[in-house]
Amino acid sequence: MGIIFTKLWRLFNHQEHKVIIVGLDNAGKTTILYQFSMNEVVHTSPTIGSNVEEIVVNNTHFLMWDIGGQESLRSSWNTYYTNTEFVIVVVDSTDRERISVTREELYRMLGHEDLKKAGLLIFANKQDVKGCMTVAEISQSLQLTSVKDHQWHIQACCALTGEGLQEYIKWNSRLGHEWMESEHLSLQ
Ligand code: G3D
Ligand code: MG
Repeated sequence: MGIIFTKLWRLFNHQEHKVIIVGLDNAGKTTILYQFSMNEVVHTSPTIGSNVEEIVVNNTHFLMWDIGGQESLRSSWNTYYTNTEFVIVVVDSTDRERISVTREELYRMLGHEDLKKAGLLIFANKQDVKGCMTVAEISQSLQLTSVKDHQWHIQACCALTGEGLQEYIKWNSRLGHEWMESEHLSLQ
């Protein structure tokens, strides 16, 4: 489980990288991205596509769009898949009715040639809301155990407070430094 986060952290430290963030409308993507980008220099390019936002934090390009219910726009999303190293899927844990839509879109994406090597991180967002789906329920609804050809991890979070996100960012920050220090030492 730690490996995927180590990889994600490395994205923040090295060259240009590309992460796509998808989820149904209202899932919490914008809120999560805001948490990711705190204290960092952020460049936004709202004009990249009619419904695709690009946000650059350090050297990592985050491309974000809403999935589901936009059949006519799907063909254009494929053009953003090239060289994507991470796919982050944000799930609204209170939205039981539409979890199956997320599942369909998730498998459609994972089947795409250009995303063959991408890691998958699922944020089970809005965990602060009473009665929401648990990580176990979401894993089951998304049939995550059947995902064999991508590294994946599901993380409970609350984007409003940053809980679940910040813990991992901090944890990875520590890991990243240790990793960089050890690499630095080996160069001497
Ligand atoms: P999107 O970019 O995926 O469409 P947003 O989603 O980030 O715009 O969030 C949609 C709404 O959900 C926002 O409410 C936001 O405040 C809320 N939200 C996001 N994350 C959480 C969370 O962890 N818990 C709770 N309770 N709400 C959350 P508004 O009212 O501004 O539309
Ligand atoms: Mg948004």
